[in-house]
Amino acid sequence: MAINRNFRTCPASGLVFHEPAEKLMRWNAVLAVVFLLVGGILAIGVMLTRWQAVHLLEPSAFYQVLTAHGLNMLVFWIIFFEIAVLYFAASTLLRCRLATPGMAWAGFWLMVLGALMNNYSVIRGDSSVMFTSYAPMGAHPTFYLGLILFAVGALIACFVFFGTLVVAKNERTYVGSVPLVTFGAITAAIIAVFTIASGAIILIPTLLWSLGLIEHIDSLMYRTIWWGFGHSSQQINVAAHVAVWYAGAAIVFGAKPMSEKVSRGAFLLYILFLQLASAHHLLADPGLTSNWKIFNTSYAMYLAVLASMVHGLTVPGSIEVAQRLKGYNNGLFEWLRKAPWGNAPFAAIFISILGFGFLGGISGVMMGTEQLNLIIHNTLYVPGHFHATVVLGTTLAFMGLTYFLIPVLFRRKVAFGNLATWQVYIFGIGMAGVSLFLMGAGTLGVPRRHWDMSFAGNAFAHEFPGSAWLMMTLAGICGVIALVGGALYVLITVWSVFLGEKVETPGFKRVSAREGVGVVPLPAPDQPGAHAGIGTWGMVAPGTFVLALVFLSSFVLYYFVNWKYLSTVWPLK
Ligand code: HEM
Ligand SMILES: [Cu+2]
Repeated sequence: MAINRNFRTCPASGLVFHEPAEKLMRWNAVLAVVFLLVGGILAIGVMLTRWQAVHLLEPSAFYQVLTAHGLNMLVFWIIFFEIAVLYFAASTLLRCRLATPGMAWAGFWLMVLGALMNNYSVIRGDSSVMFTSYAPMGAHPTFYLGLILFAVGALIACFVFFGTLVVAKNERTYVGSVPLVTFGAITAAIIAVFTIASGAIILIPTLLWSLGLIEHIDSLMYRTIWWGFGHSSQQINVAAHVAVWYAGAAIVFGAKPMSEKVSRGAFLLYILFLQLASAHHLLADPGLTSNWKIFNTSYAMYLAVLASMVHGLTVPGSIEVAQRLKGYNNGLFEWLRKAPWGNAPFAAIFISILGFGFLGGISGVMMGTEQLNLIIHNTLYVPGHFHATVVLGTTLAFMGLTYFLIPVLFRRKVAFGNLATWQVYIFGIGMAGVSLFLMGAGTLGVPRRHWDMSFAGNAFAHEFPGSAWLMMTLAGICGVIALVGGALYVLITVWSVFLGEKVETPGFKRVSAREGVGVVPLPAPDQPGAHAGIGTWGMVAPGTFVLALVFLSSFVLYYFVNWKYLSTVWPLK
């Protein structure tokens, strides 16, 4: 069997691309952007309906559009992009041919088919069951079948990724251990296998139920297993975007991780502890004991949170060290003031870290506490929280990576000059506003997934305070800003990839097996004393330390405020 060994080296980045792998990365990335566009158009309907003064859609259209928005964004956009990242982290970073490209294409087409089928079921109008599709709410069989086919496709992609690691090992394309970014991608792929297995365990019986072959699906059982899938898939996103943070710090600054061991250990914590944390979605469910809930969401979950805090500290820390070594060594924050704020990938990653940590992280720990959860359960606080994690955190990090990949992978210049940087700020600031104001409205009790906060014509009326209406107006305005930012991203990427100025680089060359394409160079270990003379207070990254203290104080303060608030919700007299 002839093995295709066509490789090219990107002269600007030195990265090595294998021809079939490159094609797969491109197609997965392009499909991702297509689904982001679809999800973004649907977001217009969602946002402009929840903005009560506009109240765009009729109830049935609203729930239909909301279902499709969640799925196209959180499943199809993010996972297509992640598959591109997996192939990049294996084939490109390890300078290795992709294992079984044919299988990878089969996986790709299954994902395409599944995504189309699932969208078809929602368009039909009888599958507006929301992203979570809680039984006994039922959808058309194509809803579940579409998701299952998509998941099988993604599983195949994970195995192609693992196979590529084996190829790299056998063909000795790297020495020592794999690079940290690849390690992060391995974490994501391992979690993905667990996630997809949980998805199969719940979605296959639900499909049979929707076909009339099974009579009954227990709703608590459904929720428990579904969240093994729903929550874990968020941890794939976190592992993937953290890998992108490390990649970004290396690309933009040449930064080295502060401690490879600590970072790898933190990735390991994700694998060990994230599944337990899915219990935080069941905090208001009957039938589970408080002991079970508190153990799983506090003691165990904090270990996964700890891992994110480690990454959130070491990525800026490594950037600080790299900047100080370049001479920006004055005071606490010169390294940050003189950071390349006009560089789109840097700006995206920086906002991603801040948004994910401050908005997503702190609110996540608050709402994951059993007692506090009841203040915000099923309110708009929940979408506020996860737009900080999956949009500011994951989506924005992927947007930043795109601007790096357009010249390197698609060999085109990023179109429209500085607009990419503006795009990052517009989207980042708009989405931060959406998250904050949805959380604000949720704190005041405004429900999520509800068509009409005025409850017009309902038997049981409820009046929200004027401040809740104001929150929704502000969320709506910020939503429009974020939508403009999202549209600019699609415009810039599509224009650059299909119409942009070509970057002339050498094409693919056949490389014989014996010749090889070279071995991934190990990052040279730091010489003793390499960091001498940088930093203050005996620390190499004192600025990051101060930022971490600011984070910790906000965390403690916010947590305390919510306990105080809880005590007023239910006065004991
Ligand atoms: C400009 C962009 C966006 C805007 C304005 C927006 C707005 C919203 C709003 C207001 C809701 C809550 C509706 C409600 O519960 O009543 C919502 C739900 C949701 N959004 Fe977004 N969103 C945007 C982008 C994204 C992205 C990029 C993702 C994922 C990566 C995402 C994932 C979701 C999910 C999963 C839901 C929940 C659906 C459900 O409850 O079943 N959104 N969005
Ligand atoms: Cu979760």
